[in-house]
Amino acid sequence: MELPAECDGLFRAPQSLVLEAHVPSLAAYRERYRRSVEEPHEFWDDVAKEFYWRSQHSGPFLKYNFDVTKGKIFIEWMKGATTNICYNLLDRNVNEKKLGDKIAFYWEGNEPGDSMKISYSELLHKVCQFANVLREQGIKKGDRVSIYMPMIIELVVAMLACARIGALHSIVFAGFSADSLCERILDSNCSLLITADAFYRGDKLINLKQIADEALQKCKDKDSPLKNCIVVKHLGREEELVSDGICSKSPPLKRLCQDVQEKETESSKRFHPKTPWNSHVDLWWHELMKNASKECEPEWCDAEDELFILYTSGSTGKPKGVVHTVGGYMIFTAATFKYVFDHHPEDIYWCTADIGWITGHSYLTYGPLANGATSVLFEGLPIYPDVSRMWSIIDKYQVTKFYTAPTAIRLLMKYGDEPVKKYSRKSLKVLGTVGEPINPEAWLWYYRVVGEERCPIVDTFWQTETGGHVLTPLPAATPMKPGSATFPFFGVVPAILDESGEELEGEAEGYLVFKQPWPGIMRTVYRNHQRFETTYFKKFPGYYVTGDGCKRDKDGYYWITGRIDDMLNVSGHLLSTAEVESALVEHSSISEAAVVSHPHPVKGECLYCFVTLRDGQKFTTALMDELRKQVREKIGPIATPDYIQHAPGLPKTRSGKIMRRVLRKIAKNDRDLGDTSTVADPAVINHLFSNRCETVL
Ligand code: 7RM
Repeated sequence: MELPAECDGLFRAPQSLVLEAHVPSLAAYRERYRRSVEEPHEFWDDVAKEFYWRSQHSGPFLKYNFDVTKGKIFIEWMKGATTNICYNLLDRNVNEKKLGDKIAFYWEGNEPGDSMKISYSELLHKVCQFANVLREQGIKKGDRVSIYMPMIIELVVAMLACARIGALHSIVFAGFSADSLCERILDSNCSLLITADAFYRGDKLINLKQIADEALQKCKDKDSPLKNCIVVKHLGREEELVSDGICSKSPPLKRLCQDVQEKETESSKRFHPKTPWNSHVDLWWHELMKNASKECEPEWCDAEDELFILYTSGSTGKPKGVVHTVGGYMIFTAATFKYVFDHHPEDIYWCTADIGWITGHSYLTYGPLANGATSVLFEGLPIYPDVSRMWSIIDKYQVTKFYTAPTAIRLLMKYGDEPVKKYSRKSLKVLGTVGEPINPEAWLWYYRVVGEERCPIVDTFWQTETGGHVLTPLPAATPMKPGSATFPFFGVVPAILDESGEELEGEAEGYLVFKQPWPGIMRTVYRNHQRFETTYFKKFPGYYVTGDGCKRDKDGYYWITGRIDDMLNVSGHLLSTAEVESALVEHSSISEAAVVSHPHPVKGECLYCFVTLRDGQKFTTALMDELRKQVREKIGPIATPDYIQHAPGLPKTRSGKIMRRVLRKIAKNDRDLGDTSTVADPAVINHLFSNRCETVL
C-alpha cells in the first residue's frame, strides 16, 4: 500500500519518484551512508572512477589532520592524481558521453523572451577559445583572475576557461561595490579582471564597467599587479543587433526597438549606456575571441591544486578567501548534485542562485555540468516584470528540479497563490532550498502551492566552506519534516557539542561540528592558513566548527537554529555585523556603531543599527540617508540597513565589549533581558528601549 504523502508529520516522496530514484529508501540511504563513513576511501574512489584522471594518486587516498593540538590542519584527497575539472565537465561529456548536442544552458534574460541556449559542444568551443585568450594575456597556472559579471553565459565560460588553464578564479558578485571588489582583487593579488559593460536588474540599469573602473582606480593607488580588464559587450550587443536589423527576429529586442521609436530620448538612454573606456587597460571580449582557436590543451592539475577562491564574510569584518581544490571539489559537487536532486539525463534543472555565491559555483556550474545536466541560467529577478516570472520560466522550460532560497519563497508567498497557479508546474519533481533556515509556514506553502504536494523538498544545509551539501534529505529516501535539513550527506559525520566541547548524544542542542573531512571541504583561507585554523578548528580541537547552532530531535533529525557568531543572514547572504559597523563608523558624524540581526518577514534577517554620534552632530533623516548610502557603497545594496537608531550610549561589558545580545532584545522590544549584571551602565538600556526605531526606513 502506498503511504500517504504526509503521515505522522512526515512528508514522503510519491511512488513515481521512488521508482526511478538513485537512492529509493531510507534503508538504502543508511546502508550507503554507513559505507561512506566506514570506508571513505572505497566510497569516494567509486565516485572518482566516473571521471577522467590523467594519472592516479601516488600516496594515500585521504590524509588529514583536524586537531590543532597535533600540529598544522591539512586535508588532502587523492594527492598526486592529476586531472582537469574543465576537461571532465566538457570534453568528457562531449567526446566520451556523446552529449555534444545536449543543451548545457538555457539562458533567460532579464526581459521575458530574451533568451538563448548553448550546447555542450558549443560551450566547450567557447571555453577553449577563451582559455587561449587568457593564455595570450599571459595568465598561467596558479595565477588569480577576478571575475565581476552579471548572470550571462560568458560568466560560465570565463570560470571554466580559468579552470582549464589552472588559473584560480575569484568571482565577485556583481552586486558588490567598487570598494568590495577592490579589496578582493588586492587580497588575492589578481592579475586580470573580467567584467561586462552593463546589465539590467529588473528595470534598474547597472553600469558594471563604471563600478569596475572605480575599483581598478582604487587598486592602482595600492600597487596592484592588475593590468588588464576584459569586457563583455552584453547590453551593447543588443544595440549592435538592432543596428544590423536583426532585432525584428527577437521579441524583447523588438519591444526595445519600439520603445526607441516611441520615446526617443528616454529609451535611448536605457538602451545605449555609454561604456567608459581606457584603451591602455580595456579589451573587448568579442574582439579577443574573434581569432582564438577552438582547441586548447588543458593544464593537467594535481587533485590538490587550488581551483578557486571565493570570499565570504568573516566575523572580524575582513572577508576570508575560501579556497577549494580541484579533485575533492569535483567529486563532491558531482555526487551531491546527482543524489540530492536525484538527477536523470532528461531533467531540466534550475538553480536561481547567482554564480557570485557558492551555490552558483557548486550547483549552477560545477555539479550540474559534471553530470551532463541541462540547466536554466536566469539573469533577472523573481518579480520582474511581474510576480509570476519564476513560474512562467518553470513552465516555459518544463523545469523538473528547482532550487531556490527561503527568502525568495517568502517574497513570492506574499503575493498569494494566484500568480503561481496561472502557470503549470506539472513538470516539477523535486524542489530545493538553501541559504538559511526555512520557516515551516514557507516550507508548507512551497510544498502545497508550488509543488502541488507531489514534490519532495530538499532543505540543503551547507556553507561556502563545505563546498557542497552536508546536511540534506535525499528526495526519495528521506521522510521530510518542514524546517529540518534532516540527515548528513554521504561521508559527512556531524556532532553537536556543548560549550565545554562535550559531544551530546540523542536529543540535544548546541554547536554543530563535523568530525572528519569530506572531499569538498575548503583547504585554507587564501594566504592566511592561520585564520583558517583559528576560525574553524581552534574552539573545539579535533572538529570542524560550522558557526551554526543546531538541534537534534528524538528521531535524529538535525534542525539548524542559526549563526552563533556575530554573523547574519540577509536573504541568504552572509554578512558580518562588524563589516557593517566599520562602514558606518567611517562616516564623519559617527563615533560608534553596533549592528544586530533583526527578524524580517521576507529577508529572513535584516540589519538593525545603533549609532552613537560625535559631539555636536545631529541625528537627522538626511544623516540616515547618508549612512545608508555609505553602507551601500562600502559593501553593497544587500547590506543596506533597515533600521538606524540613535544611541547616545551602548550597553557594554566592563571590558568594553558591546553586548549585542542585549541590543537584539531592544530591537525586538523584548524586555526579558536575562542576566544584565555585567552591563557597565544599565541606564543606557532604558534610554534605548524608549527610543526604539519602529518603522522600516
Ligand atoms: C550555501 C550557503 C552559510 C550559512 C550557514 C547557515 C546558513 C545555509 C541553510 C542554512 C539553515 C539551511 N553558503 N544556511 N543553508 N541555515 N538551513 N538549509 O548559503 O556560506 O553563504 O552561508 O548559511 O548559517 O552557516 S554561505
